[in-house]
Amino acid sequence: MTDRSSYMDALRDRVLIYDGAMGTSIQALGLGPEDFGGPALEGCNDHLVLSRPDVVEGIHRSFLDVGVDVIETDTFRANRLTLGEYGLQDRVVDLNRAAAALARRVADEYTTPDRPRFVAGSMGPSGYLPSTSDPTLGNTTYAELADVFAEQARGLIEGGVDVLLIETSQDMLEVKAAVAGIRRAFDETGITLPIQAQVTLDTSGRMLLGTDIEAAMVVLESLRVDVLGLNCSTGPEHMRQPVRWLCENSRLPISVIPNAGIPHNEAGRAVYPLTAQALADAHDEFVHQFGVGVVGGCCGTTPEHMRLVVERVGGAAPLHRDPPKVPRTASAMTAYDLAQIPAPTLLGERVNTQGSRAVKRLLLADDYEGVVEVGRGQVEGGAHLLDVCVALTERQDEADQMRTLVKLLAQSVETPLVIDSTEADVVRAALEQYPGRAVINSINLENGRQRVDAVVPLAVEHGAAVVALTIDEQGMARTAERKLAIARRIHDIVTAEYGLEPGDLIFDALTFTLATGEEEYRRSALETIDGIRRIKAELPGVFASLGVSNVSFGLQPHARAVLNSVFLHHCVEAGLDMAIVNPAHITPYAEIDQQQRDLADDLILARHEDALERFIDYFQEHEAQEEEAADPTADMTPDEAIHWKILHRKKEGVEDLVDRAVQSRVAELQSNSNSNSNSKQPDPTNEA
Ligand code: THG
Repeated sequence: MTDRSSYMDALRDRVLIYDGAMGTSIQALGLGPEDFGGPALEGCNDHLVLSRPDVVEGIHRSFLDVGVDVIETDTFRANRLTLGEYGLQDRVVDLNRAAAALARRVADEYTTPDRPRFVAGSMGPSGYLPSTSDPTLGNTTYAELADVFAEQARGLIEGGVDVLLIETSQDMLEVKAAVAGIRRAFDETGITLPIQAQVTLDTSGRMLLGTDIEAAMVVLESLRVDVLGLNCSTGPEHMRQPVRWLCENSRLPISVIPNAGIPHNEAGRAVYPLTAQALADAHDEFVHQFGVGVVGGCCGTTPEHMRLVVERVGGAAPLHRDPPKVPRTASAMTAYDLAQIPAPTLLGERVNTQGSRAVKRLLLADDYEGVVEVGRGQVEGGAHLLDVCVALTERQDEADQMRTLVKLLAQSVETPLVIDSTEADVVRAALEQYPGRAVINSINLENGRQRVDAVVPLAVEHGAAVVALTIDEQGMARTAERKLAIARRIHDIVTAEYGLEPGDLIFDALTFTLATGEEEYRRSALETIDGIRRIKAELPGVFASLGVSNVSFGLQPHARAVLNSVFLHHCVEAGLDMAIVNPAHITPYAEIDQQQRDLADDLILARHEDALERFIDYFQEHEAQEEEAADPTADMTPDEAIHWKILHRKKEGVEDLVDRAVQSRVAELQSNSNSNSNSKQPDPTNEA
């Protein structure tokens, strides 16, 4: 008997080789309806483990005979939804248990003391695409899919598999549900096994719904799978770049299980063009050049393919890989480093009913497309992440609105989402709809541990990062000392008790407005800056974020822009990684003149008793002038103006300027060619 924890141990020692194709091997046998258990079940490969177990056993043996380490159960489509196509939806546990037990028995027969053989419980897709809005394919939920995969996993675990294999995945939301289902099956059976998750990329290097390999990796790692990789689809040639990228960026073992090339149709049969030699060459490169740890064959691969693969990479020790750990978020399309360089990462604040009257009106009217437009505007303005808040005192359906909006945003914007709600059911609704890796905003200790205990399990299940506010039972922390103490308390609970990593945590040290002039708040911005510095120093690996505009609440808009910008500058110097802002409203620090910087510094750093008065006076006096300030590009040539606009990140009017620059180039060229042609014959086509 194989020790069930030994799959990961073996993987540390040597490259593991999976078997070849189950589906196309069955097809090649030309079975008839009676083999499948009658005409109604013809083509149901997964039912063969009951109707013709000898056939399935023969295929397992054909691969074990050529020396593979791992065989896959014949259960690729053995979930309730796909078995339902044959009326077998009530046989899920039976069938998976039988398939696993069969593979277990055969694998154990080949096991030797120094070389165990393993069984991978194959779990293919449900046939649905939960993150789409397709009326048929999108018509399921995360919760339903988690149930579906929990049931299948239970059968596989009870039958004795060594590893659960989620494969040929097309939709990251389905993968998330599969992992959640598998973990539930671990709880129910009391047996925890490794999880290996493999996505399928097309020739463009993206999954069916447009997800790139970076986003897939970020989501899979955040779900804490044990092995991640690629299978099926294109054959090894098109996998090279993504495989290399995974090996250079993921800290997990990487698996690659390609088809025998892209099939073509010959007389109604799919023919797989890749030779055994070519597959062995590819795996040789993947293992010895890139450091892939698990190889195998998908559709079209035969025992002969796997015999050559074993010959070439069998017994190889995995290359040592040690990519740096980089905390990232992901949308349904691509991934972003949580900490952008240069800092700060910009969290667009406008998709927020609490912070924008326009968004509030749109959501009261259920105009979700309108809200998506606001989000797009934030992204165009430079947001790296979108903060999303739909709370309305006028309505009771925050979770439903969040669910609808998140689904739409996930399909519409490339930027990952920050779910801004303190209600656990709203956070859950958002995460169950999101195919990427989100950030939860936020937890705190206002009511003791209540919110932490309600929300952090959701972060663990969904692999989300978490913003934590420095608020406890006594209220919002005002001093750096208290900000750090609360941050430390939250840090210790979520890392020690929930197993989050420091890099999953983003502390918001909060700041108060300086506009009241009250003595007790005079040093509050300084305390925030210092709080950020101390949190970053004392809790290594965590991030710091801040809703910057609070500092200027109540002041005039043009004065706010300056104060926000100077304050942001100090916070970033203290270690701030992220800022919740309206990206369109940030005044670049470089554009603020020295006098204004000094006035803002006096206020922020509490350097003068009358700093607030002087700050307000200055901006009252300079208001008119500011607003009439001449366009600095007015006297520039189009080329100079474009240069200035790029330098200052101003998009307004750039298209016009480019048109004018192009026109002047064309005019220049024409006048050159005219002057050249003057000495020659006149061009007849130029004669009007
Ligand atoms: N920390 C964390 N999360 C937060 C905050 C924070 N989420 C909410 C808020 N604070 C950040 N979001 C906003 C959104 C909008 C505005 C400020 C912060 C804003 N709104 C305009 C105003 O008030 O003048 C409204 C203009 C309009 O109606 O369009 O400035 O601190 N973790």
